[in-house]
Amino acid sequence: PLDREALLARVRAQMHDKRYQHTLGVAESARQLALLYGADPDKAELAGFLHDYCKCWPVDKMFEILVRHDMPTELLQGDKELWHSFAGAIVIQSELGVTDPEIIQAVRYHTTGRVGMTLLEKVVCVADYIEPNRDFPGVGMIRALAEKDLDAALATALGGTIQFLIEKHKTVYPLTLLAYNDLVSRKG
Ligand code: DGI
Ligand code: FE
Ligand code: FE
Ligand code: FE
Repeated sequence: PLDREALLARVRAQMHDKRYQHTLGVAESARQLALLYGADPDKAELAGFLHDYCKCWPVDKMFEILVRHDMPTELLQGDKELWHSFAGAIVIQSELGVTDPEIIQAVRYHTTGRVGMTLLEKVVCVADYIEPNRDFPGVGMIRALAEKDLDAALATALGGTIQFLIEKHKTVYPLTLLAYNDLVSRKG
């Protein structure tokens, strides 16, 4: 496996500077959320650092990887915005030697969410929404919620994304809706 310096350099080389600043922000926010909610802060930081590894890759490169790994048609025909998380989960194994399944899953589901998300998956997904460089309508409320109720923060964040997609007449990936329902119905 790569040492910390080499890993930083490898991630940095995959993306433009603004995306790298976001990456550092997610790593830091994920560490803080992990400390707050009792997840492993080192794993959270690393998963946050790796989560957008493929975000700036050409779509055909991601597509090829996803096809080679037999990803579902639903994903291949879905919004290309979803590809970087599923491709990232594959590539951090092959290119960086990451083997920790918790970290791999946190990268895989950071965009869509899923039913029955682990604490680490929730931490990374919420960190992606609230890291300090983020500025979208409603981010302040999600940041405040994230300090007291991680599930509520995640449900609000995913709900906002679903609303945004509907307003733009974009498809909503089924897993995102299922993840949203799961978080809301668990609360009772
Ligand atoms: O990679 P980031 O920009 O940091 O954030 P992300 O991985 O959460 O990607 C969010 C983008 O994905 C956002 O523009 C919305 C888009 N997207 C498209 N379809 C879906 C979707 N996001 C979710 N959660 N579910 C979808 O079905
Ligand atoms: Fe992402
Ligand atoms: Fe980019
Ligand atoms: Fe991100």
